[in-house]
Amino acid sequence: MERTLGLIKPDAIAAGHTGKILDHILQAGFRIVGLKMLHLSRVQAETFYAVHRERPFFESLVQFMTSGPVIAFVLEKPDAVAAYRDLMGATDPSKAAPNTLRSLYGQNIERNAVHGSDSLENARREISFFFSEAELLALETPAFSAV
Ligand code: 3AN
Repeated sequence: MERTLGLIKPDAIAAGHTGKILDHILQAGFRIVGLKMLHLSRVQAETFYAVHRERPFFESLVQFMTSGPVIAFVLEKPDAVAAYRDLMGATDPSKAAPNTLRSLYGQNIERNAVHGSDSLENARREISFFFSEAELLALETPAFSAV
């Protein structure tokens, strides 16, 4: 069993896509083991995306990610990191496969509706960035599996 960190970004929340995105994730067989809404501060967004600090889009990305609330969640499934990356689709929604979250709900390469950890190591870092142990369900708890 594996866990990964996902975000619904401010563009998708503002467009009213939250319920459809969470339903899509549940229908794909992921178990949601933690969930919260929060408005990132500039420092939090800069820290979360620190790996992109030197990229030309960094400032714009931080502004976008602090422009409204995000929803953070932890997903559990065998091979969750890769499975959720597949469900999201390519970073650029115009290149994302049909029926992926980004092809359905993303606007452009920056405002692309959702985030997902890109490796098990980053999943661990990103989960602990948003959640304490006490905020996550125990492994394999049946609650929420059909919510
Ligand atoms: P992914 O989210 O698919 O792992 P990353 O890690 O390369 O993609 O990029 C992190 C975030 O930075 C993306 N989700 C997107 O919002 C933004 N981003 C990536 N590439 C660009 C770009 N060329 N122009 C603007 N924003 C970008």
